[in-house]
Amino acid sequence: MQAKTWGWLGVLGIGLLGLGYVYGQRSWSPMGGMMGGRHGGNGMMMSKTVSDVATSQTTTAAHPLALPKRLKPTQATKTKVSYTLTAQTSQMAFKPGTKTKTLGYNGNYLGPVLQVRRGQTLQIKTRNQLTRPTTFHWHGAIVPGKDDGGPHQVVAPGQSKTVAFKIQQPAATLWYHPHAMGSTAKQVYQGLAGLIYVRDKQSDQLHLPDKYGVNDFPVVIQDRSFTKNNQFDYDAAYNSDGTKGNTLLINGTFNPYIRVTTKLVRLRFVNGSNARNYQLKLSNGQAMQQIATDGGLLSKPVAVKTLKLSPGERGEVIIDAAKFKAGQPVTVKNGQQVVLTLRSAQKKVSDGQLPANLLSVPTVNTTNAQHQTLAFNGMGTMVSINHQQYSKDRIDLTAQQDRPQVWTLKNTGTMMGGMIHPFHLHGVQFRILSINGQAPPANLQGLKDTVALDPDSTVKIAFNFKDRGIYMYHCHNLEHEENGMMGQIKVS
Ligand SMILES: [Cu+2]
Repeated sequence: MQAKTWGWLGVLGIGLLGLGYVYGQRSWSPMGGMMGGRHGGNGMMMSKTVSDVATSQTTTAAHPLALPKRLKPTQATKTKVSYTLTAQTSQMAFKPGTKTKTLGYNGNYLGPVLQVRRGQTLQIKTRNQLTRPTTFHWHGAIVPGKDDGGPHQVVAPGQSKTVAFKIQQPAATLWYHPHAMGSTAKQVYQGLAGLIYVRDKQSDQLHLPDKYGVNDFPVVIQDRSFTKNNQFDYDAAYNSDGTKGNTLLINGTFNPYIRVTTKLVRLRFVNGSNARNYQLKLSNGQAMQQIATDGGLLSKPVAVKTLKLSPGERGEVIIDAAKFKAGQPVTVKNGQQVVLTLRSAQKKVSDGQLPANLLSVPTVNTTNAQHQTLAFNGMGTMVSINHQQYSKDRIDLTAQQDRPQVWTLKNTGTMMGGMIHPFHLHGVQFRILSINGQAPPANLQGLKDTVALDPDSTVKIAFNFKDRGIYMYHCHNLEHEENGMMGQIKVS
């Protein structure tokens, strides 16, 4: 393990070692260390911390950013769009040399973009061509519990299942990934994740940059470790407090760049990592204009110098590239790591606009709300919610459809300091009412389905269940989820 780690880190890694060790997991440090876990204990702490320091990709970006295919519907009408999505085993050449064994949807790594308009029924035939059970979870979709793709909706190897639900939510960047108990983390790590673009008339009228791969780019950020033989070895990389890797893959591309040919560029960031938290900045110090959160557009663009994304969260930004110069690339960085290089063309065209106001964000009337308090506690295999670990046979909470919900989420920390727990609730989009008693920052005042709970913090959220069924809520640190930091609510 030491040899592998040092090989990847190279000389720079030695310089970063101190940082990685000093910063704890309490912080949002891009190089945040990890303690405990399967490899925990003082004897191993240094080596685990070293391997957690992501490789600093300072070399010139070598590869054009891969763009997931936009999946061709098997059928499309004004009211319904149908797709077939196949989870399969494959392989992919991420690096020179041996190909990496991967999982993908309809391809070799990640999956295609499913496009749907608000008001349409989204029908998806899901097929499992893996050797193990999987599920197809629509993260961020407002969907009946039976179609949500949680742990109860397993598709066995060789089997298929068709789900259909009407899209009744605003334009947003949603995503899909497996959610089978015991294999979510490993299957995501090996490549199973894809995007859903929801569009609607209101957002179309804003004329935001929306030309796919021209001025509108998906940016799925994942960290992975490769073995000497270029393989993902999930079991070797495993950490019970979150499996992290020392190499970034963006849409499955190592060290990617995009060509900037327009004055405004829209980036749809998705934290598709198992456990790593990101703090994204532009290398030239310029602010990004955040226009959307997990569930759709903000009421107006919010200038952010740093965009924080915990696992599962999305953030869409518009970057003003008018002043970018050819030959002087600007990078999106996470600490010292380069996430994406923006290479400017000589001439950039005006295409798309950044309106002063976007759309009004749906509010939740909390009169007569049902209140719940959830305490997130522990680390490693000892994680729990309200001192219980997930049981598939136990319903933890109940709620009524359409009755407002106000949930108080407490990250109670630990003697060791605790960790960020990205809280995710299925089947809804919520609003954040407060963080530690204060109004949330402007860029967290949109629709959310995932929110980072910092150690010793309290976050209040409000929402309605618009559908019925059984829904999961859990920590989106996928190893915590697998270790039981998950519960289920029955909505009737
Ligand atoms: Cu957690």
